[in-house]
Amino acid sequence: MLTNQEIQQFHEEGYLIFESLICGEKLKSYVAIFDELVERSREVSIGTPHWSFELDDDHQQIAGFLHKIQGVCVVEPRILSLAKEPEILARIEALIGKNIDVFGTKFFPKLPNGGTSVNWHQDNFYFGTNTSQIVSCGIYLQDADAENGCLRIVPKSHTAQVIAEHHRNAKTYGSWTVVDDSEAVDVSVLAGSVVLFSANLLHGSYDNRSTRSRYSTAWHYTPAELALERFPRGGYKDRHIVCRHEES
Ligand SMILES: O=C(O)CCC(=O)C(=O)O
Repeated sequence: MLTNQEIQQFHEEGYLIFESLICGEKLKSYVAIFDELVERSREVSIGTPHWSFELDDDHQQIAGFLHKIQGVCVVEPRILSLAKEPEILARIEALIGKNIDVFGTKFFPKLPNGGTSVNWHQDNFYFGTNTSQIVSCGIYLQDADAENGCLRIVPKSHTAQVIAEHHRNAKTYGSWTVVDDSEAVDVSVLAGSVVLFSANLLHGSYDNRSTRSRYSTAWHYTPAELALERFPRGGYKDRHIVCRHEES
């Protein structure tokens, strides 16, 4: 499913972009599920597990202004079908083999006028590892550009397998690092595009300064045999089997 050149690009540059991989009625049906979740978020109380809301100037969550659903496949199992889409899994299989789990499933609605997702970081900082076996995946359900908050990456930043220092930022939800902007590339894509990248790759995103939303998912594929202390299969609820070809 991946050409040798694509596999080489993934290893050398740290990422691959597949424009409009999910399309037509299928894309529409997933967007409709995410619309339902955004609708539901308006009634969800602050503090409800899995659901977080954008922060105001005093770092307080703003009711109804959804930031993220962490564990979206736990909250809404229909989204697990998206993580299992054959077009995606075939590409993941070419990178990490046939027995695959997905973990850390997130939905970022990046709502108009101020929606946010992530600043500069490496996913492996959060995973407590520098393994090159984890492939992160961003699925952009709506057109994403610099105005509504597209992904940004630093090509080749995964090669040293060094995890940069990350610092907690109280104005946002995570811990982030600093990147020389001149090294960054904007990943502006059409709706239905899928971006695969190394969990060691430095990446971030713009905030949404537009009047459009930017729905996306972010999650991570790992070979089934990778134990991952923080995300053990069975012990961690948001780790799911997505592909098996043999007993493991
Ligand atoms: O919001 C994005 O475009 C990227 C999200 C992401 O990569 C992450 O959650 O680590």
